[in-house]
Amino acid sequence: NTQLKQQTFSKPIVYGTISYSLGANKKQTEKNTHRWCVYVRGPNNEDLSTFIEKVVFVLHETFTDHQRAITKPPFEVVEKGWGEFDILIQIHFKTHYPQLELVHKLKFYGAKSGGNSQSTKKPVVSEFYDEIVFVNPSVEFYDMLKVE
Ligand code: SLL
Repeated sequence: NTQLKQQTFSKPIVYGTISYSLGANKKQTEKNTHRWCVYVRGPNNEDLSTFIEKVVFVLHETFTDHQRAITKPPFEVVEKGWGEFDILIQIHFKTHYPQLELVHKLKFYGAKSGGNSQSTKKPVVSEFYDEIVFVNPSVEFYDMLKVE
């Protein structure tokens, strides 16, 4: 069904990263300093797979298989690493609605005044709320978006 619904429809999402310093538990030979997770989720953990087909997280080229396609919830990648970088998040929708691309900066260090952030065990969260606005989706896609 390619007929369009003359309407806009918006869906709230939350995306971001959470990172933890490996701190003193790190082995001498281990070059990774942090464990981290990048994710896309519903603000109240709604199931986004009703309208999202997959989320591709494009990591820094220093990671093996740096393009990670996640085809079911939770849409997230957990990794260990040694540096911050920009993560490209591609959201592919069900039906042929054009994909959406977001760029999110992986964050290891919090805005702590003084002190060495490496020594704290507090996780660092960098998270954004956004609304995806679908303009004139197909009738078929509109029916998927309507699902709570
Ligand atoms: C930097 N521009 O130089 C950044 C790049 C890349 C981080 C950071 C790889 C981990 C692994 C990793 O953490 N790369 O080898 O699996 O700081």
